[in-house]
Amino acid sequence: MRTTSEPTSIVTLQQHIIEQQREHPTATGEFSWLLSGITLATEIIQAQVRRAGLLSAAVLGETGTRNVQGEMVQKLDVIANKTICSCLGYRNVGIMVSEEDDEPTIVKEGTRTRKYIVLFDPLDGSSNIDVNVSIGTIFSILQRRDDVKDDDVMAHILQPGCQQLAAGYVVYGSSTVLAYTTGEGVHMFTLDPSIGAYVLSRENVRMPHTGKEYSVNEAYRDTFPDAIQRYLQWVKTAEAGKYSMRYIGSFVADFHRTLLRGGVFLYPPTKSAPGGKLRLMYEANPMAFLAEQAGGAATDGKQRILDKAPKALHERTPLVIGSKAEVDRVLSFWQG
Ligand code: AHM
Ligand code: MG
Repeated sequence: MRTTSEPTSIVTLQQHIIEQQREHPTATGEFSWLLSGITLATEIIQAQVRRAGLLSAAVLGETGTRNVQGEMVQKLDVIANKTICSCLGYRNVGIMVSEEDDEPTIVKEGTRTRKYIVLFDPLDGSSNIDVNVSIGTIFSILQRRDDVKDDDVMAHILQPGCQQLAAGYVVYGSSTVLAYTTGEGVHMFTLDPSIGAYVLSRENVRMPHTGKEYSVNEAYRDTFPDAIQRYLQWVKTAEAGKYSMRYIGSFVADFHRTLLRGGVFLYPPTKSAPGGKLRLMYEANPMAFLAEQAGGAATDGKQRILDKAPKALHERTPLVIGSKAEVDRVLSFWQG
């Protein structure tokens, strides 16, 4: 017979956020309201992603236009972008910045009542949509600065990642999983489709200190910096032990695996993308915040990702992220 001292409890994301806010007596509830807007948007997006195969003409494929990054825009990218904007527009968000849009969206200019800034990649890995591979949404939350004028929008947005109030992602995989941090650990929730709510599945996630999986697009190896090429030779040696290579090509999914199992993800500079491919503000910063909160690390090879001062909205960065010891190992080649 199984005995238990406590009843097994089900904790929803809403409850979890409210509990966390209770520990901050000055909290007004505004932040919880904002986070619930993001989770609502991801529930709507996941429903569209799940129906993609059924509604293929409406939601699958390319729109025929290119985004600010020059990439083909997928129909689901547009749907996801609009969904997040409409869910946040009703909340207390002042500025929305999407990887898909050239310019930020100012919800209500010149007011400090809408103090939050939300940056997001609405559908990361979208080139994988048509082949049923996991994709995801990434978000980062900042607050307007007190020390700059209301209308100096770029100064409010271009803050280093260490200023993030919260960050998270949702992976639309074999199940829909949301991970978030507000600087007090990383917490993970799984969407229960039968009740339509995110339910706590892992609290205070810790990334293993080491991990024998490296994740990189090795097809570009000859165009990586020499040091990274040497690291990629080293991982295959007897001295390194038995490493495996895992690369989905969907950053959210590759990061999710690295967070849970340990290892390292790399997107170094390449010949065609000398500044790296991934976006600092929509991809690297939020994942770096999560990685550090889980005990991992993130660097661009020269400095900590979270210390980088962004100069442009759609700035790209090289990225090495994952288990602390594995990131340090890459750096020992890169900086050594
Ligand atoms: P996206 O935001 O346009 O989908 O592009 C980012 C994606 C990441 O999800 C993934 O890590 C990377 O591009 C894969 O790039 P590559 O195909 O060069 O390996
Ligand atoms: Mg992306």
